[in-house]
Amino acid sequence: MDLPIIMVSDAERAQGRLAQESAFAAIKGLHEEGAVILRGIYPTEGIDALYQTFQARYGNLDPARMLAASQQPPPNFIQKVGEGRYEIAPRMTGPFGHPGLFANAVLMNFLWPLLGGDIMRLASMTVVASYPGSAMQHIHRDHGQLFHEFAQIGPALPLYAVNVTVPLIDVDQNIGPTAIWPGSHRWPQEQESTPEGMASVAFQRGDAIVMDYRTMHTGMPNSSNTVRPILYMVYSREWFFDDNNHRGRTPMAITLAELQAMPKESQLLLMRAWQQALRAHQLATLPA
Ligand SMILES: O=C(O)CCC(=O)C(=O)O
Repeated sequence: MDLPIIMVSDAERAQGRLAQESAFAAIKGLHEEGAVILRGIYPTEGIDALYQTFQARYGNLDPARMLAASQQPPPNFIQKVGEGRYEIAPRMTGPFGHPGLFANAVLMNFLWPLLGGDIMRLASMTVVASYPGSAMQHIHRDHGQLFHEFAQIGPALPLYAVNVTVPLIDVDQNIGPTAIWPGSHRWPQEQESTPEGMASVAFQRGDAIVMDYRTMHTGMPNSSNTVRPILYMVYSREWFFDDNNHRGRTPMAITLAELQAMPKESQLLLMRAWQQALRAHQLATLPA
């Protein structure tokens, strides 16, 4: 199976928004398939700078050191999310703190109308790194259907959050992209995925893979010799926060001073995750 791919042109990047026809196709893809790839939304030089920073910060963590780092008590910036697979909250400095990344104009103009306008929030910003030899991850949704006790309601609801994946390197089938089950955002909570329904599409630097938060997916095995980092940014409606995934976890690594140095619109976008990070820290350091 395939996923819809929308090519983002230089002109669209310069204007900071998709042309109407592309925007419609992207909305249709997200609505019907639960995922769409915006190809070329980021300049590759910017992605390469992110990768270099990732390498400089984490490149020396071999699998044993990474595992040990993930086993430190909370609040921990590194979580194990599968065999040989780790989710890291990178400090939002250097290229990771650039508003052109998390507040990319084309992305914001695409997501705002779908997630409630400029009160939309960035709920978390992490990197998922799969190590060479990592196994296939468990198949999951990032969050279940809302009101799942009423079977008809959740699948019929519009978007409440999306996960935006930005690969820091080109990810072929050997390195292992995130595989997705198109249409599964509309499945009842209990419906199982089958191997035939899976779309495993190679990712390219410059891509943003926008996925409905309900869509079933999994990290594919990494059969290469390269660590595969992909950036994960979760954007949500103002009222939604994913407490399930973030209990005791830091969704974003930024200090108050760094937040205050951001442009005003970015501060509003990041405020929720910053509060959540503070809460995770607070809870972890409460006396017994
Ligand atoms: O590693 C991947 O490709 C997917 C990771 C993922 O879905 C997760 O950790 O929730």
